[in-house]
Amino acid sequence: MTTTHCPYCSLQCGMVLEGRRTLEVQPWAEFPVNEGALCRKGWTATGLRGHRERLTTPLVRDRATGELRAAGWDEALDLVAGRLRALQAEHGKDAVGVFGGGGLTNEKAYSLGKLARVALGTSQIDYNGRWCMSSAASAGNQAFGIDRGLPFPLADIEHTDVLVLVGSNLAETMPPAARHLDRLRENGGRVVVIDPRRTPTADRADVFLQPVPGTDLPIALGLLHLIDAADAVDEEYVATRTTGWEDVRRTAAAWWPERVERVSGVSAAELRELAELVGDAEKVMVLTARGAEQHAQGTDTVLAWIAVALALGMPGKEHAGYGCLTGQGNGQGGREHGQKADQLPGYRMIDDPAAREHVAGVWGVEPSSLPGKGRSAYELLDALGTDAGPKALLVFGSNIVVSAPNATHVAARLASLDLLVVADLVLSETAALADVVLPVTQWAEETGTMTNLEGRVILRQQAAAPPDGVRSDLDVIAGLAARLGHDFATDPEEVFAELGRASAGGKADYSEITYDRIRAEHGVFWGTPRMFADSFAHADGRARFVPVEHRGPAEPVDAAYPLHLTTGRVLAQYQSGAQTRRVRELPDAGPFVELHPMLADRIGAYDGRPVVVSTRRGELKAPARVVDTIRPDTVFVPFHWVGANRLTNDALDPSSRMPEFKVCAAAVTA
Ligand SMILES: Nc1nc2c(c(=O)[nH]1)N[C@H]1C(S)=C(S)[C@@H](COP(=O)(O)OP(=O)(O)OC[C@H]3O[C@@H](n4cnc5c(=O)[nH]c(N)nc54)[C@H](O)[C@@H]3O)O[C@H]1N2
Ligand SMILES: Nc1nc2c(c(=O)[nH]1)N[C@H]1C(S)=C(S)[C@@H](COP(=O)(O)OP(=O)(O)OC[C@H]3O[C@@H](n4cnc5c(=O)[nH]c(N)nc54)[C@H](O)[C@@H]3O)O[C@H]1N2
Ligand code: SF4
Ligand SMILES: [Mo]
Repeated sequence: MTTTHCPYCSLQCGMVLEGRRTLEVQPWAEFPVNEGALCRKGWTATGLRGHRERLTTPLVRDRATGELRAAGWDEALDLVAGRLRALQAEHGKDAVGVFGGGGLTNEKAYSLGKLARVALGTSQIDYNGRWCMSSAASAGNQAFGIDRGLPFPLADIEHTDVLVLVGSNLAETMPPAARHLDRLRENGGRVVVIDPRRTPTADRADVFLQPVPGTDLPIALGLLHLIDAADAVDEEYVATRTTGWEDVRRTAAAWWPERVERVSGVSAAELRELAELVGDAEKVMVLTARGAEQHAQGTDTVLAWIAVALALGMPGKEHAGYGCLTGQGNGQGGREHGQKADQLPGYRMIDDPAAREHVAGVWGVEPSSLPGKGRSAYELLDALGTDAGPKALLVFGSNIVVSAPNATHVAARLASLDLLVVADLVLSETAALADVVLPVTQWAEETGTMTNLEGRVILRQQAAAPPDGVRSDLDVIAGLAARLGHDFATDPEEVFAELGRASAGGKADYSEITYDRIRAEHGVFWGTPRMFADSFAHADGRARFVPVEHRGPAEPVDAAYPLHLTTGRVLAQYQSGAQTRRVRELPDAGPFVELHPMLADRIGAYDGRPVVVSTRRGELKAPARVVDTIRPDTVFVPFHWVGANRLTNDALDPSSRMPEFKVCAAAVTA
């Protein structure tokens, strides 16, 4: 019997694995975050163990036939290291790019960053967290001086008065967390959901607003307008704990409710009702997720919602404030230990001389040998194979061709590389394009830490032996490093201790956390569980109001593409689907197009029959799902299957570099 955590989302639900050969998932009732509950994906998580599609040998593309063939580990790693060295000799260090993932353990993310900065000397590393919570991170840094998804434990939800969920469908994306909404309502609290679709989460709401995609920012400005007009601003808090309110107040003054209604489709009456609800409440908690954040103006949108929370005097108050519901298993830790283009371990910035000196000291290299800032995820992919861009890419923990925006373009960039190397458990759509595929262990077969959405560092413990022929990412990274002349640790606990030293004194300081403490305490928070009670992380201790204006989606609708396309998730599938589409017990019906009966009528579409969604970038033919829960001017496609991202727009947020996954202009025909 081994206690561990689910391989998927940021809730990192605790579970018990029983057995040695075949593993059975059992509840771990004592683990506080999920109290024994799991969603369907968690209960079936062992479905990939022993799966016939599990990779168990390295694969190398045969030059003569163009096919992937089995190879030995030494052959594969020698080949990769040799080609990387040759490409760097010819084109310089930045000829090699590295792409990581927010599903990797802290130890792996740390080693991958070190591989890039020390063994390869390249600045070109980034990861799929840019697709995920980077806009909230960027807003959190600006407003609070620190980026921690939730600055309070998730269960605090139950004790607030009004919970505002902006673009979160947590009943489907973190099902065990939905019990907090139920308990909040039992306690007399209210739940507000803002989503263009009436989701299972909205079904649990007392107030549901159904805006046009991409208009959460004007809704926030409209609320600020009304809160100010009603004298509901916490003047004392604003005066003593924040700066910048007057500028935001001036912007909000121009967003009277009728103007918000024209832009967002949310009626002035609904907005007034919501302003009154939050204005009168003692404790208000605002949580954003991908619906509000995955926009070319995602950072500004989060800043506007943070401004609402600040104007009401909430951040730092018990059971109130602002938080972002991070998504991936290690969405929080994955961004703290150095796989982001501008960061070193401990959430240190790579262009800060003191940070470089500290981390170089731990790594035993000269600070001047560390590269500078690299390209962000999409910019990195967009540059692949170009004159100035990387000629080789190493991918650990992301299925890029399914999950990146404007995927046809991204696939072409990957095809233009001299060398694509993918480490994965299965032959994902991206691995299938690689020159070298390296088979790795999966969660139940290895040990490592993850940092959940609350900043709680938890321990996944090995429950079973990996299949023969498979190596852990830490082994693979160390194997490459060794061939490039560097000695990296492979024991997870040893890597964690090194990560602790590298992060010591940084914003996310893990130096006091040990595996033993995590085991004894059901996870250990870095920093404190509840932040901002006395001060914010800026030098003056104050939070910032940052003035923002509404620009609207990068690609507005027009006569040729009159509908808003938005994308997202369904309960039973995870991300690019590389793992969950292979789990037999999970339904895998393929992509579908959700549309309203009025729209279906107009174009002659029928439930279950194919429709074609087209955008300026591509087309997708898939069955229609006719539902009255979506806005009539909006269509929704889940991205767990190939296709959705051939449609999406690669417009980026200027500050976070997050792509606009959540809205573009589309046409639909039957
Ligand atoms: N089942 C399942 N659970 C998951 C995942 C998964 O793949 N499958 N992935 C995990 C990860 S990495 C993440 S990031 C999280 C994501 O968790 P969520 O953010 O909850 O998931 P999404 O479905 O991407 O988006 C949430 C909602 O945003 C709405 N939306 C779309 N456009 C807009 C808009 O402009 N404004 C507003 N207000 N809402 C909008 C969508 O209709 C959708 O219901 O889920 C995690 N959990
Ligand atoms: N249209 C649209 N696109 C989106 C989104 C959206 O809402 N709409 N959401 C975006 C978001 S929030 C996210 S987080 C991304 C996620 O999209 P991806 O980055 O593609 O995430 P996954 O599908 O989790 O990919 C992980 C891959 O790594 C493998 N893997 C799992 N564990 C390990 C490991 O420990 N080591 C290694 N080496 N490999 C491993 C899996 O088998 C899988 O192939 O998608 C983004 N794309
Ligand atoms: S909610 Fe997330 S962590 Fe929990 S069982 Fe489901 S996928 Fe796993
Ligand atoms: Mo995500």
